[in-house]
Amino acid sequence: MLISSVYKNVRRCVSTKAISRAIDLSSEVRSALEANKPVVALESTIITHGMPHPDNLETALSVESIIRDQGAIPATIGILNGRIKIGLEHRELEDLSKPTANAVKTSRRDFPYVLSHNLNGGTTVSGTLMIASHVGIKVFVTGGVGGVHRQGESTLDISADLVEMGRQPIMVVSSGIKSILDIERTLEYLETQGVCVMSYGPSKHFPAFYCEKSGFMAPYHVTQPVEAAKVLFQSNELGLGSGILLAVPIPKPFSIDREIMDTSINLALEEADSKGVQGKEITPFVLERVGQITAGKSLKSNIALIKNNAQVGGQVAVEYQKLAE
Ligand code: PSU
Ligand code: MN
Repeated sequence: MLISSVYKNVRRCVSTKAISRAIDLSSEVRSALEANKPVVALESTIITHGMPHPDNLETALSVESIIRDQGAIPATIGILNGRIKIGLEHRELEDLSKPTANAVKTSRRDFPYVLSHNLNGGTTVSGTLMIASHVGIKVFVTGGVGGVHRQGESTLDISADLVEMGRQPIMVVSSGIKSILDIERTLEYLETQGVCVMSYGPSKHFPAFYCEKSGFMAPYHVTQPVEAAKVLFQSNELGLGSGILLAVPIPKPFSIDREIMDTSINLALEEADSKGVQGKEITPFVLERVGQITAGKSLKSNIALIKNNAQVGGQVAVEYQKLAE
């Protein structure tokens, strides 16, 4: 039998019956997966740690509805009382979005503790990819991914997101990483992990989250959802097992000047350092402080870029499903 036909079978037969006992799949997402409809996974750290309440809930709900508008089914992934939820219901999203949820920022390494202690958790890019892959979801949308921090070569602060993108055969649609991270080393590290990186749209520039351009070029470039979907399809045909990063620049009207942004982020980082903020707390701290320093401008940009990514991701998922049939 040809290898490609073996993978075709694997692709079609992701069994929702054989999923882990730690996971609850919403009935909508279950039916969509069983009927081979396009499904888009969404993370929840952006809700629990990435934005203030109630903007976090409003954004999460509008991102879901944008994905529906493209003809795909959204599956927001998170943890409630130690249960992993794929396809959080409206009420569950409300609960998780409140500060009183006390959610733990959950990447791969945090799952055993969070689940065994019946805690709530916002799943990061890495945590969400791991769970999405378990049920065969092929497209994931977020705002920004983690990266290699500056001085990462000595601190070893390299986001688990990068390793997980190398492990899961999923297309990650995001606006790249913040320019305060070491973009050059992040791109190198993604290459080491076998992640195919492509910019999306008219420009070959790798975007830097709040800024349209990072000053670095993406190795590849696609201009249409169907073109992106074909790359994902080929990756699966080959059974590569590693992911693809589709880097979508922030819409122009919301792009913030890189120097202005870097000044704000640097200020936030200096504060983090003097307050002793470390490890997984750094990203949420910086996002919150930058929001205050820019008087809300960064939050507006963050919301605009994730909505745009949801549109692109929804379209890619729809195109991919046509190819996979
Ligand atoms: N970057 C953002 N907003 C976010 C995150 C990253 O602009 O909300 C979140 C994502 O959930 C990502 C995580 O997976 O932070 C990365 O955390 P760390 O840098 O600690 O690996
Ligand atoms: Mn880190």
